[in-house]
Amino acid sequence: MKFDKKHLLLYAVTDRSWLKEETLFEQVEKALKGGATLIQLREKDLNKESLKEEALQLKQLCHYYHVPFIINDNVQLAKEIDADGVHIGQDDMAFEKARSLLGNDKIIGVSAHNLKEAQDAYEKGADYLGIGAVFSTQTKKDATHVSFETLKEICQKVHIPVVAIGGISHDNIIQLTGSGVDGVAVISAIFASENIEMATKELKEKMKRILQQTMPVALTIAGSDCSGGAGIQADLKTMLAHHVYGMSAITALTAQNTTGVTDIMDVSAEFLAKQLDSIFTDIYPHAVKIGMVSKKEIIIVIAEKLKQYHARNIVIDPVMVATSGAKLINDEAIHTLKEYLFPLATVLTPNIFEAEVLSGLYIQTEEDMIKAAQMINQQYHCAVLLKGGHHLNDANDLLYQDDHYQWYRGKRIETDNTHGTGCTLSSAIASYLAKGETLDLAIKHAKEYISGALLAQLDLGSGSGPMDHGFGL
Ligand code: 3NM
Repeated sequence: MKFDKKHLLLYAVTDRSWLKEETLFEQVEKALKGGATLIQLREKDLNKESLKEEALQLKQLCHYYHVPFIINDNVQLAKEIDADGVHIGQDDMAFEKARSLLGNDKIIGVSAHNLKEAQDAYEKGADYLGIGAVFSTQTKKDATHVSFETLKEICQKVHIPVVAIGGISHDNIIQLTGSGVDGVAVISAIFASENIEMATKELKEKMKRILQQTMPVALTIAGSDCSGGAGIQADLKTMLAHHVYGMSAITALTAQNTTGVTDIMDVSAEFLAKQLDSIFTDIYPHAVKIGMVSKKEIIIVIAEKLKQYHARNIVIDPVMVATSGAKLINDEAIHTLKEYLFPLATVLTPNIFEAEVLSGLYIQTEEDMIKAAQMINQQYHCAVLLKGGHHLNDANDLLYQDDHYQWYRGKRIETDNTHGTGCTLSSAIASYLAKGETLDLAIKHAKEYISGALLAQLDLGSGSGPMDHGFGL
């Protein structure tokens, strides 16, 4: 059977330990009826004769459904029963030997756990890669964890199809969005199910949807600014301007306009949790921006949910004071931010005032900015973009990352209408990260966007007015 990457979409691996009244044959037939696109026979303890008989029966069954049938580890058995191929691990038979035994027409898949193993398998002529374990799994006790970043890098750099394996379930499969995999290989998500056919069908549908999602998606977790210049409203406009699909979880409602904030009404932590569950279980964001979070319970819920759903590309704007001068966070919440949320950040984007609060330093010079950014970086182990302002380096921002710093110089634009610049910059960075840009380019492009939005000289309201988020549309 000619191999195609579509065969990896829902790759079912057998496991005798889930058998109850049924036979393995019956279980596999249900998976095939549910739409499994490949069956791998993974047997650990069966004697040689029974194994061969079982393999022959399953091969026939799979071919009836036009699905490839491959054998795990046992190249000899694959040869004997003329299976469609074999899957080998790093400690199994050497690839070259397996290829010479089976010939070029058979499928040979290889397990890899890092880029080097993956490239090596590709160079030797593997047909596909099995990368795992992408989540923690009870099924294979000695499985090594492979991070999302490694999985994504392998998919980008190694030009053969990739199937992810290990601990993949109906609940977490969505977290593979944006990884670049061609499919998922599962055992328990199918064979431990009460209804194997339905479980297979649902998982396949979910995987199809993940492959279809090509639009970059970003989420903002922040407060609403009813006047539309900052907060959630600025974030969503910024995302739209970047052709990124924007979603929002609202932490608080504010009554404000260009002249100031008159009231704040926090949402409950329980309600925020429900918003985040709704988002992360249905449309998985490629990047998350976090803005105003003013209450301890809210911050803790955000941290829990970001961890639960393995959120990526997290941009945190540690909003403490509005452009108008209004204080937006209390001291207890600042402490909780530092303890729970900052360690999860990909990048923090404090302004000078916020950096002073976070570092405890008084910032008056460029050197002070470097020192403060370094301190914050070392404390929370995330990149820090310290924004100039207060007439110190007004348009020049400093990135501190991996023991290095870099300036991003911009042109100062004469305008009083700067309401929402912080929100807009951080959501522009999140938008570029959602599109797959590096942090460096995300910052450069985000700064260009802010300059354009300020230069458009929109002049609304009697105070510090908003920018024109749609200047380029
Ligand atoms: N190989 P489940 S993880 C067979 O990491 C296997 O290479 C893995 O079972 C690897 O879907 C794994 O029940 C177990 O987690 C997959």
